[in-house]
Amino acid sequence: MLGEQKICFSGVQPSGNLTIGNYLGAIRNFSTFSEAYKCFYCVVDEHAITVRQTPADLRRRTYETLALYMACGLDPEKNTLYVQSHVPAHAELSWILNCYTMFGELSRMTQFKDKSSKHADNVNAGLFTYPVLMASDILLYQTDVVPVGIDQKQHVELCRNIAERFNQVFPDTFTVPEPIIPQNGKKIMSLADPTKKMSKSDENQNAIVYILDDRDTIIRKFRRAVTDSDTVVRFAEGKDGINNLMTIYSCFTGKDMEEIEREFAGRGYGDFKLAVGEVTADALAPVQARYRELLADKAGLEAQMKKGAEEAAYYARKTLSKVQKKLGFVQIR
Ligand code: AQP
Repeated sequence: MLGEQKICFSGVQPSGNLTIGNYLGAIRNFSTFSEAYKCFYCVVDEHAITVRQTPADLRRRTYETLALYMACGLDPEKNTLYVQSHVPAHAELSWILNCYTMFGELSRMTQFKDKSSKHADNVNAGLFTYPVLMASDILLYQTDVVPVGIDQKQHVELCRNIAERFNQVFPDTFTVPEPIIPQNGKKIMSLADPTKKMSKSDENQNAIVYILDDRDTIIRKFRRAVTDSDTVVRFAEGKDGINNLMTIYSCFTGKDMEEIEREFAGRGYGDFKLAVGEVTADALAPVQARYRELLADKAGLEAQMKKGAEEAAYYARKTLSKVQKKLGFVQIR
């Protein structure tokens, strides 16, 4: 809470081209909070360097992610849109909270286990302490709600534990946030291996549908999606591939699973996959068109980054000063 107003915070890493998983699990839902909450949406570039990035790609994707936020309906007049590295308080609070986070807690994070096995040659300390930086992102704004996909739930729970621990020693410092996870689309799975989450850093291009893929590519990727040897479009245990496609279809059409089963009764997987591709391409077309306009105006994006960073820094500094004072750090003006 900031005064009387409830706060919403979330972020996306510019660590690759954004997928329909990022869209359905997170970004698409962001604008639904804009009326009732004061919203901070951050491009979390500092998180992205926990795995190696090519500098030119990281820079380009930072602009692209900001443009996508706006193309997905986030009005910069109603939301604070900014880049994490432009607000130094994130990294400063992160150091402090590192001292209030236990080694054992961080060792239990499943994303750390997954990413450290995927990047065995670069298990750096940042990868390990990533959830502490995420907790700082959230707690700096006295956040009430954090809209995320289910893969980030464990990190938000750790953030709650850190906030509660700190508040026990220094009462009333942080608001303890709640994760908000969408009913539908909380975990979109890979099209190549539907037992695995769709991730923007997956090397298999057929596993991922990007928000910016063109219509033909989207349809081709869905046609190739791994399913099963059955032929009936039905949501059931053991049908991970079809369940995933039904979830995507449901997210884009608003139809529930029974309606989808009825719609495709007596029709094969081929028809269904084509329909999933078409509704996805139709839904993404206006986002892509708006994105292209926004990205063409680099100066406009930079002005937005500056404005967003100033707004965010104002609130972030307030919390950081409060924390520093409580800890006993000497304040000079
Ligand atoms: N497959 C998914 N289904 C639903 N939600 C998802 N999210 C990510 N993948 C899916 C949600 O998107 C938001 C931004 O994610 P992130 O960029 O912070 O990092 P991530 O969760 O690690 O996403 P990726 O795509 O898997 O990135 P890489 O490959 O770089 O690690 C979050 O709210 C996340 O839950």
